[in-house]
Amino acid sequence: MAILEILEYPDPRLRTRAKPVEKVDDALRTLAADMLETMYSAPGIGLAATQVNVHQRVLVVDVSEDHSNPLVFINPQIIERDGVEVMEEGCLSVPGFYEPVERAQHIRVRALGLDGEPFEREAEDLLAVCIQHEIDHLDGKLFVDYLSDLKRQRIRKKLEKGRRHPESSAHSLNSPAI
Ligand code: QAP
Ligand code: CO
Repeated sequence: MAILEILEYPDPRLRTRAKPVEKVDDALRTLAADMLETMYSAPGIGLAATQVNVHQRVLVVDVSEDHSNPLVFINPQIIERDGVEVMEEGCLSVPGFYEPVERAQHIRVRALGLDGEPFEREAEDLLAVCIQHEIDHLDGKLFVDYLSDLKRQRIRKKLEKGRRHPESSAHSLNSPAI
């Protein structure tokens, strides 16, 4: 198991479109386990492979309070969407910023599991929003893309400035150097 480095906006590698997984093998199962460990340690509720600079269509989510419901989706596709919901979103690649985004309230997803077998499941509310947010990452899209140009530029400038002065950024205050 390993904790992977998370790319941060505006890193251009976050704009990569991930390729479908061709074979669900042990290397892919290790990637999924490392992504879950990285997400839990952040802590976060969702992570896409794109965010750890692996450009394959894999995402992990766990919206439980106690890490009791890890879910892995390989080559996920949304096959039904219903309703509209606005939720305040954040992102491990955009640390310290949260803004409301409109998404489908209810979705049906088809994907491969860690056994390589296809499955379908429904999701609503936070889980549905999280899956939609993570599938966006696999397409090179970030939640800030739904905001006004002004808000997105403000966030980009603050993160760029924070990277030049890492000791005072929101992110390093959340995870101080030991
Ligand atoms: C996506 O995001 C999501 O800014 C997952 O400083 C989030 O796990 C979907 C995080 C909210 C729906 C609603 C963000 C951690 C975690 C930060 C995350 C931060 C530390 C974000
Ligand atoms: Co994200």
